[in-house]
Amino acid sequence: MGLQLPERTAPAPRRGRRVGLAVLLGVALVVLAGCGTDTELERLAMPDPVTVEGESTLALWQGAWIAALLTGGFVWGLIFYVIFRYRRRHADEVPVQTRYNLPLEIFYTIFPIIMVIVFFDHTIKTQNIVLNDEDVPVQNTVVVVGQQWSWTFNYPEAVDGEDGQPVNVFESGTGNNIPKLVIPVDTTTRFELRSPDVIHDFGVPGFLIKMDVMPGQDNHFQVTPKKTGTYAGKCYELCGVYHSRMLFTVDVVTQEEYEAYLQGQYDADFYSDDPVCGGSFANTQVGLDTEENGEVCQ
Ligand SMILES: [Cu+2]
Repeated sequence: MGLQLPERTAPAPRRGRRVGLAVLLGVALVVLAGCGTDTELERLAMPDPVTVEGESTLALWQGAWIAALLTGGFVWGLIFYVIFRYRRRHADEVPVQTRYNLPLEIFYTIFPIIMVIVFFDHTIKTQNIVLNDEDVPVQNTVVVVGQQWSWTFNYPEAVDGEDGQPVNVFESGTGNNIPKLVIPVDTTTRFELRSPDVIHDFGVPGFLIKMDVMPGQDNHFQVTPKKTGTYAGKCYELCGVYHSRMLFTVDVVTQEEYEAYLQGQYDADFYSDDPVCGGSFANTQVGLDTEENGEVCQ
């Protein structure tokens, strides 16, 4: 004689509904949070974009999270609904045995492919905005050199030298001296990235962009800062023993302050005809030829 289990009825769908509601509420919160850009919650943990280009990156980040969470919410909702709605109610009960469901299988094959295509499309569009250097007039150029293990920032043809010819001014850091990059606000500055030794990666969290600095490959991108301030930057590519010392600060200043800074570097004798390819430290690395480095940097 089998044990007769009491029949359980009402609470199950209600609990399922409650879980579904909680999932929905969570997703709705994130969607609502993703609508603004003022707080860290609204930016979904992204830094506040300092540049015009960074706004597009942030929009892509928020959009991708909202799309992913809507999909996640839908899937979680279905999972929990099925767990509660179709759970076993009797010891001797055999659930409905479904071997396949063609429309459903077609749906969950096609839909992720469509999602990937949409994500890819938005990524390419954002990339074209962020890296667009054809329609955006570049007003200022900085040659950024990543060297083991610091940075050199060159400002080509920044000030007029004694003979009236424009000269390059620079600031070169070392492991013990964190260098400062200075750029003007509301101006499009292009960073020309050069490396005399190994692959580094130039990035500023506030700009929402980073890019590899590779020997033999001339990478570049540009930013248009929209507010003044001091921001932190660093190397994002493990480049050797003292990689962690490759820090720098970025000062976004007014045009007048920028010109005063360039003149100050010239007055302090930090100038040369051509961009400097790293500090003296870089040229003493084993296997590096100074003359060859010069060519890499042009
Ligand atoms: Cu590095």
